[in-house]
Amino acid sequence: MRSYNHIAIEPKWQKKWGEDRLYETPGAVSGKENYYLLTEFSYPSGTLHVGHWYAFAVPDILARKKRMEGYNVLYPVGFDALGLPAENAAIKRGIDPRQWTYGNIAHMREQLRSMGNSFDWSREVVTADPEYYRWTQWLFLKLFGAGLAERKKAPVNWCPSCETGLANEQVLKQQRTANDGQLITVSVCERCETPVEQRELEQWFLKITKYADRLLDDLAGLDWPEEIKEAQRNWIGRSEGVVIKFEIRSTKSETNSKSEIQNSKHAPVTSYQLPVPSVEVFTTRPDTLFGATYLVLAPEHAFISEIKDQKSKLQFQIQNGEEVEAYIERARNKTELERVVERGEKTGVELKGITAVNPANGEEIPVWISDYVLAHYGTGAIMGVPGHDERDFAFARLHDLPIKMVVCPHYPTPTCPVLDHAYTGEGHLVGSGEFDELPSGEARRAITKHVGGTMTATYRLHDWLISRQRYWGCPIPIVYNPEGKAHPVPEEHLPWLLPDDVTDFTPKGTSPLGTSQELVARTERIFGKGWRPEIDTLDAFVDSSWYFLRYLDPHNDREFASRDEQALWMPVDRYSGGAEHTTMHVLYSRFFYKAMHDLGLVASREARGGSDPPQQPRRVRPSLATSEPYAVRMNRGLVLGTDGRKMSKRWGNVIDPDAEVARVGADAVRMYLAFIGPYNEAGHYPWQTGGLIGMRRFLEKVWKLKSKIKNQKSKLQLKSENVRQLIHKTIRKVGDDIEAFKFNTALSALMILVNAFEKEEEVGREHYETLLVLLAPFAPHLAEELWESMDQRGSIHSEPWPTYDRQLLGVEQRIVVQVDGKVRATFESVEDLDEAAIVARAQVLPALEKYLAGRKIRRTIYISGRLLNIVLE
Ligand code: ANZ
Repeated sequence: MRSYNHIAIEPKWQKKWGEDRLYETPGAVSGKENYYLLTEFSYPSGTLHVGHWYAFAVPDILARKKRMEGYNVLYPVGFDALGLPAENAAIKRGIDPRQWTYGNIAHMREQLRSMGNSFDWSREVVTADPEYYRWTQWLFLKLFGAGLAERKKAPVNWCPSCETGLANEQVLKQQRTANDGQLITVSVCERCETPVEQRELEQWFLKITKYADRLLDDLAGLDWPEEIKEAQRNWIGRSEGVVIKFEIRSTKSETNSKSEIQNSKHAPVTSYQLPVPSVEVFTTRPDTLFGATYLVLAPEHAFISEIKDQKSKLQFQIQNGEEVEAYIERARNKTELERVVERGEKTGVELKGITAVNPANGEEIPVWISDYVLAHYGTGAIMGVPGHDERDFAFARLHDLPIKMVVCPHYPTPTCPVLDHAYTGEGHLVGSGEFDELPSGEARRAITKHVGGTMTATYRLHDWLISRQRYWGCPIPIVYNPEGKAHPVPEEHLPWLLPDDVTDFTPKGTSPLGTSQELVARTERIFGKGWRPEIDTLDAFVDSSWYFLRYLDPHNDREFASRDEQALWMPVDRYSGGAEHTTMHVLYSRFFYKAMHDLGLVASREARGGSDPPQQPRRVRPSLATSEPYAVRMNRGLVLGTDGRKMSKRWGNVIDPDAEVARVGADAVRMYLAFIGPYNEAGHYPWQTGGLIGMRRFLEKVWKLKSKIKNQKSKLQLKSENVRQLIHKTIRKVGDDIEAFKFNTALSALMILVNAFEKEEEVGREHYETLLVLLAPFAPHLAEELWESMDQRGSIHSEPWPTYDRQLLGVEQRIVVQVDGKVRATFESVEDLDEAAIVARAQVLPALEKYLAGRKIRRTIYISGRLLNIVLE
């Protein structure tokens, strides 16, 4: 028999599958349930790396198995082709980003094909194609029409190197060593790691915060891995609290507002018409209000600029104005490095000349400014409660401010001890007047009511900044009339094309689109003289917020996707992607989908109602099936270099998948990556060349096994009944494990089966065929070749997935093991063991080691097939 030669086999089958259009997926096939497997599409960054293989070739195993199970499987492919990475690379090489991007796509298509994936290439989507971005623009305008897109002046994260605004999500925290040797945390640009600055700019935002509650609450109805949901919850960061007003007074005089002074001079106005100057704080602990010993404003707080404003009605004399100015200046002018310093030390300056009145007890407390209070969280001001908040405690200690305990951990509370740190827990109130002795939970409500506080929620999530001052993006379809008012570009002018007369793409702080004469001429021609185009482009995350819908109807030139096609496929059954997209892309696209749902633009399978219940429950609560895009989201792990570090040119540890494919074949590379660890956990797996060779050997073994086939069609009686049982167990295990994305253990089961076959003198043809069918999703080329060589007609990939016979699996028992009556472990036993054997098995369970070590067993109680209780001396 010929030996296994992947070089001949793999291209041969890739070509044949393409010619046979084996993986083109119709919208519906009678008698088949649809299954939508989605993987995050790739940036056309140049060449494929191992990460791409891991992202696409491994989930292909599930796609193939589902197809064999009789599902009509959609496994699409596309390119997230606009955006910074492509543009930066294009600038570096001095070529047009368009040319660079499409060149890469052509190359990457070929590389992707070498994986032997079952992608439906007829549905390929490229976000840089005008046919695609026309619909991105159309959707943007829908959001604009619904008041969900707005242009406003706002401080934005500015990357001085990329010369563009960044969404909060595109800013990373990094540890760096400052000039003075201290370790500090710095906010840096996700792309180029340059520290970011803050700038006030007119920018476009999508109002994702309007959806914050739904994005948060609906997570509960999704059967996603808990860590992904938790990451989203933290990102949204809803915090329930209370806004409390503190009156501000001048320390010196009773008349403290300019209006009062002016009014008394000019017109007799009664004092109740005067606005009482005040500052609002946001707190999650109104029960600690009596313990507030000072107030802190963020240096950027509007109250401060109002005091300074000559025209303002407020007129307070800040006695240390210069010191305050200097502090604010320092906060503003700190180098990018220092600006985001998070040292233990909490600097600040008192605003001398004013005080705040604690609304609970009328006490006057000092007002400070400090950059430990964030301008854009809550109200940008806090009440300092050093007795019960760690940050406040540190601040109070440093600046010698009084520390008051008002919540006591113990009850009754004769005297409450002064601690050397803040007590942040619950307890009973002291020093809080009429509220003394109330439990803190109750006191929160009572005190809020007493001072007229407003219950509110504040979020970490901000509106999504979507305008970029860069060329290679989807043009924002907005034009401005001569008065500067924004108008949507009417639908008939979409796609609103990215001009191609721009020659200088280097970022200069304003979009290169501003240099396009064609764009201005086009705008004036259509809208009139003096009209100007928007020159910013959309963040690429907008492009990717809806691509999974375009796959459903990619050639539709009347709609972004027809409702009928959407109703066949949505929500996505399983979405696999990188952990780095848990909070940005996945949250953005959930928001997009919800907004589209509210605009009546989407349709889903579940909403069809009535007939044919899905064979397999889709794991999304029915009420959410129409407003959540992904039934299941899973994150994959990371493949590292052989040295355990991230693969990077810098470390010289990059594995070139093309070279490995040439050496051992795509099937071995696929199998190796499937075997490297559980796919659905955010693990880190170093590349081991030995493991790859091991996979290749395994495939050779399968190849050679063919010579052991007893070539008769009749059922062969295996010498060992155990092997027959093993086949059925393997069918079950491989099926279950693929479903759970545990490809590694599925492969182990196949290896055990192959080893068992090797020990037999002969292998029944039928059993060998079962092995090939089980192996086909993992090693699609080799399985197809062997299948053909066995004179089979048709593709192995169209074979039905084998079923197993429960009867043959043997007796199965799940034994619960208790130690002294407490459940400590469980294990499975396929055989019907007697008590002694069960005890022997239990004694070696790792989970029991710590309970049994050095102890003597007094007796055991065994309830057959169910429970073992070990009673110790
Ligand atoms: C008084 C207090 C007493 C607080 C106490 C906590 C404990 P989360 O849960 O993260 O929302 N805070 C409010 N706005 C802030 C801002 N702009 N910058 C920095 N800190 C701010 O935290 C809410 C708490 O963080 C608020 O409740 C406030 O401190 C602080 F025993 O108010 B607290």
